[in-house]
Amino acid sequence: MSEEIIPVASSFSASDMSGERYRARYARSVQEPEAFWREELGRLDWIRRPEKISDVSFNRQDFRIRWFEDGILNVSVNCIDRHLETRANKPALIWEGDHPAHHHSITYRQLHDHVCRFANVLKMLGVKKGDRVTLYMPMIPQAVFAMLACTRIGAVHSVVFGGFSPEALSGRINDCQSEFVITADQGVRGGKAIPLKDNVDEALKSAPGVKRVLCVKHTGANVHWEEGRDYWYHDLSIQVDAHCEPEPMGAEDPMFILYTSGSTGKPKGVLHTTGGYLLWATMTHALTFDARESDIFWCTADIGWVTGHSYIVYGPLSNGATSLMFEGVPTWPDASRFWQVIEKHKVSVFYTAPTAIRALMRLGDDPVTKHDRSSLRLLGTVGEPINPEAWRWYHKTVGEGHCPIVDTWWQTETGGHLITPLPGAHDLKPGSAGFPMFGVQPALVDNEGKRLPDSGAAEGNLVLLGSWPGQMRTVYGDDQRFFDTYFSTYPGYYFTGDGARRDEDGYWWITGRVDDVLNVSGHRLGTAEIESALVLHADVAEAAVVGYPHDIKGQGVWCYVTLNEGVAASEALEKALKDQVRKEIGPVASPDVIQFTPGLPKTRSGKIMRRILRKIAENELGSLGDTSTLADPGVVEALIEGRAKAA
Ligand code: 6R9
Repeated sequence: MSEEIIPVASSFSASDMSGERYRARYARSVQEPEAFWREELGRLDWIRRPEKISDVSFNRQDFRIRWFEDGILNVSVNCIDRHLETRANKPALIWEGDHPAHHHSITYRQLHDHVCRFANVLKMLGVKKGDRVTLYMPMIPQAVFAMLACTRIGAVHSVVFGGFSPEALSGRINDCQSEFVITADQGVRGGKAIPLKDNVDEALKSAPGVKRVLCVKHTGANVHWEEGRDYWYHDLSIQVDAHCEPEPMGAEDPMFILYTSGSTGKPKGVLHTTGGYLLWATMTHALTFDARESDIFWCTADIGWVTGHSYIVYGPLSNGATSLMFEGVPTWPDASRFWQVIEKHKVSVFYTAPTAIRALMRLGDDPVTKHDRSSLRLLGTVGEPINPEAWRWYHKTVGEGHCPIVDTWWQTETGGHLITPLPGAHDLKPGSAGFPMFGVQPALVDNEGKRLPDSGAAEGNLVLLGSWPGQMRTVYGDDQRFFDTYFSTYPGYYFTGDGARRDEDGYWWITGRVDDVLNVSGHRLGTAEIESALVLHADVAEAAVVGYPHDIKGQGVWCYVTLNEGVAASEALEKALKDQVRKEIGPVASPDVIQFTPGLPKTRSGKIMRRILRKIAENELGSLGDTSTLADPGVVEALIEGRAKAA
C-alpha cells in the first residue's frame, strides 16, 4: 500500500482532459450512454453511421452483446485511407529490427500500398470474407500488413505468438478451422533465430485442414518447401496491384480471434467484432495516451498479444499516429537497448510491462541515464500489477520525474483499457490503476456474490456492470463456454477473474487473479494447461501447478508432480518435464520449480486443495490453514520436506 500522491504533471495541467472534464464526461457516459456513444462515433469513418447504439443482456435467457449493429465500416480504411489526405507522408510505422543497424519507417501512403498488395495476394490464394487466417509471425512490418490486409477483405485473423510451440500453434489452427497460415522463414530475437517456418511445418502435421501457407522472406534461411501448399510472399506480391477495394463490414462482423488462457481447459478463442473493437481501441489510445499529432508512440508488446493488437496496430493507426514496432529484446545487444531506441527515434510515449521494468531496474541506472530521454512525455504499463518500487524507478529514473505513468488495467477480453489514470485528469498513486474509462462500471462482489458498497474503501472480486463497445462477443465456436466462464459466477455481471480494492479516494488497485490463471512476465497461463502438458509424460501420475511470487517475472511456475509406481525422481526427469511443457506450450510456460511428491493434498471427495499448495510454494508454512478435511493429512509434511529439495 502506498499513500504517496503524485499530482498531475505541469506539462499536462492544460490538457483537454482535466479532472473536472473527466468527471463530467464519465457521468455522461454512464447516465446517458446513447448520447455519449453517438458523440464518440465520430472518431471513426463509417460507410453507414449506426443508428442503433447497443443491445445488451448478461442474463442467461436473453444473453446478447451488440454494439452499433446497423453500422458499416472497414477497419483498414480507418487505419490507412482516411489519413491519406493529410498524413500521406507521415510515418505510420517505424520499424526497429533486432539488430540496431536495421531500421526504417513506412509512411501512410506506403502502408496503403503494402496492405492493398497483401490483401490482393490473400485473395489470389483464395481467402474470402469470414475465412480465418492464422498468423505466426515475427515482429516485422509484414505482420502489420497481413493483419490490416485481413481486415481490408473481411477475413478474420488469428495471430499466434511466435514464441508458442508447434503443438500450441496446431491446436489454435484446428480450433478455428483455419485453412490459411501466414508466417516467415525465421524470426530473430536477441541475435538468435527462431525457426518459424519449421514450426509451421511441424504444426501442420497435425493440422490437416490448412491448404495454403504464405511465407515472408525475412532472414533468408533455407526452409523446407511443399509445392502447391507453400507460397513466397515476394513471388506473389509482384503479380498483384497496389489497389484493393475495401470490403464493407457490418459493425458486428467478426474481426479477429485471439487465444488466451483461462482457468479451465484449453485456451479460448476470444472473438472481437469490427465496429465496437475499433472504436474502443481508437478512443482508449487517444485518451489514455493523450495522443498528439507529433507523437512517436512505442508499445513494446508483441503483436501476438492483445496489447500489440490494440496499441501497436489498431489504436495508433486509426488515430493517424506514428507507431514504433520493435523486433528485439530489452537486453540485447546490451541492457540499454530500450533507452537507446527512445533516443534514436525520439519516442514521446512509451508503454511497456512491469516485468521488463523490474528486470531493467536490477541492472542499475547507468544504462538508462547514458541515453537522452528528453523526448519522453508520458509512460505507461500493462499486463500485471506494478509494485510501487518499480513504479517509482520508472517515474524517477526513466521519466526524470516529469512523465506521468498510466497503469492500464485491461484484458484480452476487454479489447482495450478499462481502468487507467488519464494523464491530465488524475493525480497518481504508485501501484494504482486509477479510474474507470468512459462507459466502464467496475464493482466489487464478495465470494458469495454479494455486491459491496459502491463508495468508500472496499476489497473483493472485480466485476463489471453492463457492456462497453470493446467487449469480446464470444468464445469462438462455443457460446456456452463464453457465458459459463464470464457470466455465471456472479449472475448479471461480467466477472473479470481479478481481485481488486477501491480506496477511500476512489482509486482502483488490482490485486491479481483470483482464479487458476497465472501471470508470468505479463503472460497469461492456465494452470490446467501446464498440468495437461505434464501428465502427457509417461512417468507422471498426477500434477498440480500453482504460482508463487517471483522477483522479475511477477509470478513463477511451481509444479507438484507425482510419479507412477516404481519411477524414481531424477534430474533427468525434471529436465524432461520442463522440456515437455516447453514443447506443448512454449518457453513462456517453462516451469521454474518441479517438486516431486508422493502425493497431493486432497479432500475426501478427491479435490486438490490448491490453497495449501500455494502456501507451500510461497513458503508461508505457518499459515496453511485448516488441513483437517484432507483425506491424508500426512501428505502435508511430505510436501514441506520435499519443498526444501525442490526450491
Ligand atoms: C492486457 C493484458 C489480463 C490480465 C488481467 C490482470 C492482468 C493486466 C494489469 C493487470 C494489474 C494492470 N493485468 N493489466 N493487473 N494491473 N495494469 O494484459 O491482457 O494478457 O489478457 O491479461 O492481466 O490479471 O486479468 P491479458
